[in-house]
Amino acid sequence: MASLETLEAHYSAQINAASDEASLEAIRLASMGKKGEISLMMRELGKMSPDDRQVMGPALNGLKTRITDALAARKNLLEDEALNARLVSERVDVTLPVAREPQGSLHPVNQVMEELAVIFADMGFAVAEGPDVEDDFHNFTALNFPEGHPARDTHDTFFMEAKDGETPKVLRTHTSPVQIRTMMQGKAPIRIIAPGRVYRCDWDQTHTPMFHQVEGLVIDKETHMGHLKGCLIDFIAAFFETDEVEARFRPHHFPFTEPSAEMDVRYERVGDAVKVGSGDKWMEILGCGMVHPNVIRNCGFDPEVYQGFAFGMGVDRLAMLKYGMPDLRPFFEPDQRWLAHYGFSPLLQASLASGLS
Ligand code: 2U9
Repeated sequence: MASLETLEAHYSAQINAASDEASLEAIRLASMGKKGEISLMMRELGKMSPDDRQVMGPALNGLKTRITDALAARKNLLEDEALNARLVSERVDVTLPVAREPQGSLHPVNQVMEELAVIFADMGFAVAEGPDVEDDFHNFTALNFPEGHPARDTHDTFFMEAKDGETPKVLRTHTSPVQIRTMMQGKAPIRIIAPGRVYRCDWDQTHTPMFHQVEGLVIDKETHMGHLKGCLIDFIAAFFETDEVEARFRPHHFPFTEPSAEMDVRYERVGDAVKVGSGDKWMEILGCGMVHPNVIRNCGFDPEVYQGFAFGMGVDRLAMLKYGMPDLRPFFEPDQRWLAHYGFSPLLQASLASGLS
């Protein structure tokens, strides 16, 4: 059996050479584990004469204590070294210049879309989306557009090239097919908004062939015009950030709603923007109505049980009114200066609590 001095020298050397915690644990087991060298020697004490035991016992205990202390000291040293290495590698040079401001900005249309989603989410509406290229059924027929309706004309609608024998697809002229698709999934109640791009053959100072719309749809039992009016007045108040909305609903006609109306709000101009709730002028802001029974039936619901209301408005126009942009054309031009002026910080989230914009 090796002498205690040799043993101690052997383990001390190993401990000093250990470079991680696993090696230290291996040394502890080899020396003082159940079958460790020192443990085995401890077991031999019982067979010794009392005189020998009196010498060997304290000597072995002392050795155990020194090895345990040496292991703990080496562990602390390794931990300190690791921490120091980390501190050096993660060192931050506080004298470096700060990160640059984000370069991009949110287009006003995207900003308004965000605001609409926040306002309607607060009223329990989910956001629904669908394809830009639609078929005739979802864009027209299901929505109660009669054959020969002017909207079905190539003069108003972009038709895709037809495949052999098939009815040509169209670029959707409104986001209404999204609501048709949602209704045809067969689950009610429904409370959705459908924001997105729409396309019409129109190109002049106030019309672009692609523009943005948001439509809303509620389908439930016992839904009536009172719900429609309350919902839309609350929406206008939230969007224009005022408590004083004065609205009037003028009768109108859409194939997909009956009765139908256009909603006007009292307003006055403040520069290029509008202030809603005061002034002596009225402005048409959106179209709306109770969903036509034919549309409800076309989507598989019984109009005697389910009713609903719907509304639609132009998002580009809402942005122009709220943020005072006098001209629609720059919306669709890649003009950095216009975006820098009218764009929004991508880091600021629209919220009803902290403000929409
Ligand atoms: C379903 C049922 C009914 C959507 C509606 C309007 C009224 C409307 C225009 C406003 C200006 C479009 O942006 S605009 O050109 N829209 O006035 N839209 S009700 O009605 C629906 C939609 C889907 C199933």
